[in-house]
Order: sequence, then C-alpha cells, then structure tokens
Amino acid sequence: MTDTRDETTATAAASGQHATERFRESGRVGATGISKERVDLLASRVIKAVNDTVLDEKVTYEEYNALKAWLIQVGEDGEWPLFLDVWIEHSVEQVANENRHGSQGSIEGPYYVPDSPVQQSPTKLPMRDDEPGTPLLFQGRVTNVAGEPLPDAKIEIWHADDLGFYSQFAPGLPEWNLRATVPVESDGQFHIDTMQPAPYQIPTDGACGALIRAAGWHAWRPAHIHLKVSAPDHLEITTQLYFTGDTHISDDIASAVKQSLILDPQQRSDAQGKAVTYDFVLDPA
Ligand code: MBD
Ligand code: FE
Repeated sequence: MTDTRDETTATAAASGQHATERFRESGRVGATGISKERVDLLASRVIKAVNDTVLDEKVTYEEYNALKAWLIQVGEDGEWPLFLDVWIEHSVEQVANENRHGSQGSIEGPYYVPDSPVQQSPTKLPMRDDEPGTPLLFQGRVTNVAGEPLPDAKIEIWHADDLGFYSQFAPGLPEWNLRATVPVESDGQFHIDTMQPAPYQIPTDGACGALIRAAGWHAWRPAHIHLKVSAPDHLEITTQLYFTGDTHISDDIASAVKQSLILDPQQRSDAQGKAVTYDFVLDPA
C-alpha cells in the first residue's frame, strides 16, 4: 500500500507533539540561574493578574471549569509551545531586543529546527522538484552598525511552503524542505532562491484552535520568512520578514509584525518570479 499522507493531513496534536519534543531537546530547558526572589516576584504577579481578572469580571464556576479543562487539553495536544509563542513571546522579544541599534527582531515561534543543511551563498533552499508557489530571490547584505560587511556571517532561514506547512511539523514533506543555514559571500552579500511562503493558519483542530473559535478570533499569521542571522563577535538576531499587502499584515494573531520587517518583492526581468533585497545590521556582542 502506498502512503497517501501529505502535508494537508497534518493534525494539531502531531505538530504540537513535535514542537514540544523539539523544545525539550533544545537545551533551553532544565537548571536555570533564576533566583528564588525572581520566581517569587513573577509567579506572584501572574497569579495576582489572574485573580484580579476573576474578581473584576466575576468569573463563574462554569467558566473556571472550562479554563481547567482547556489547560489540560493544551498539554495533551502538545500545544504549550504554540500557545506561548503566539500569545506571549512577542513581549519577551520586545524586552530582549529593546536596546538594539541594528535590524529589528521578531519572535522565533515553535517551528525552528537547529542544524539545518549548510549551503554557501548563492544558493537555492532545499525544495521538491515540483515545489508549488512563486519563486522568490531573497538577497541582501549583512553588515555591522557602521555599515561594514560581515563576511563570516551566516543566515539560518526557515519558512512554510505555499500551503502554509513547515517541514518536520507536517507529514509528507522532505525533512529539510525550505530550511537551510547559509554562510554569506566574501563581501557579506547573500542570494537565496526560494518560494514565497503563503499566509499561515495556526492548527485549528487542537486546544489553541478551540480557544480561537470560542473567542471568535481568527487563526491567521501573515506569510513570513523566519531568520536567525549571526556573525562572530556580534549579537545574533532572530527575526521574521513579511510581505506588503498581505491580508493579515495588520492583525497577525501572534502580534509579531513590525513596519521595518515588511518586504515589497518586485517582478524579476531576468527570470521567473520575484526578487527582494533586505540588508541585516548586527549589533556588536
Ligand atoms: C508560526 O509559523 C509562527 O511563526 C508562530 C510564531 C506561531 C505559530 C506558527
Ligand atoms: Fe512561522
């Protein structure tokens, strides 16, 4: 029997479990240097914020039990990474990057995978022979805040395909589809051939989807390209780039769009598809 699963049969629980496992493996969990005083302060404030909401809004037992059942479901669906990255990470990112002078950051989200294939620029991202979508040449330069090129910079890039699915989080896609680590050229420039990603709907059949429906929200993020740009002796930037005119550019469910991160690709005269230039500026470490 042939395997007829493809990316469109992705389920929230399967992609959620993957994201949860990835987070556990990421080395970001475990012993931390967070002090007892800090835990006391932060946990007390969060608990108080919830209690204030209960008192102000006169929350009922029916509502309290709905919350309890929903929180249990978030864990069972493996959707804590999704929930936190959609509704909380943007303010953590804002705090983390508030003193930068170079390129603006944005959230990492739940679908980053480290150690993607290294492909020297100029390059084409790993993709299927019949990868659907509009070809996009993404090019630019990586410099320091003085505008000097950083020839040892590298760009980790990952994004969804034309149907809005990420490799390793939906079935049927090649392992590293639309993911790579790209060392830049000797003058700091990069040229990456890819396919323009589609707007992305977060999984709707799990706990996060249930919340969205119950609240009457929508599940969309505008189309975006994820990036981590780094160079020796400079601060790595994690960011995302968006596309002008996207339907959800001003109501991203993850609140992660910034004006400086919106691209305006132009039709190419020399080849099929579009091209866009974006220069990254890295702060000193
Ligand atoms: C995504 O692709 C994403 O970037 C974020 C932040 C949340 C869910 C899916
Ligand atoms: Fe994403």
